[in-house]
Amino acid sequence: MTSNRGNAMPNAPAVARRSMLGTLALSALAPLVALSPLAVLSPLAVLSPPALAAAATASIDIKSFAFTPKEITVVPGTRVVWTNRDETPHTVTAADKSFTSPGLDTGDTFEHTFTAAGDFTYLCTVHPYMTGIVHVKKP
Ligand SMILES: [Cu+2]
Repeated sequence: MTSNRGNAMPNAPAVARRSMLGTLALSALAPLVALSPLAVLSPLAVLSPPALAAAATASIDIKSFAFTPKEITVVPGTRVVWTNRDETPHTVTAADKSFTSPGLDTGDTFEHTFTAAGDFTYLCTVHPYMTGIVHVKKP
């Protein structure tokens, strides 16, 4: 008989604990919502940065009718920024047309974020002999 009582006992407190936690969670959140919407939003801000922190930026100059460096290797998620340093308009256009810039004047920039691994050849459509390649490799 003692074993029956022993089995029955743990169930009751467990249910009580569960509903008490639910009540505690609600009462704990209520003041935050009421007093400070920022306190509720901040956990989201804490969750987002790791993805952004992993993102890197690489720069490529367009000068003297060439992409410099002509060849770079980056990790997925890297934002590549091209800057036209020439007096002549150039474009940055993927060989597979997956991205393309408008005509870039002196000082103009174009950026593309490479998310997938692979080798991406690009060129200037005005001067197709101007080519470059971005290797995207997982670290
Ligand atoms: Cu060009």
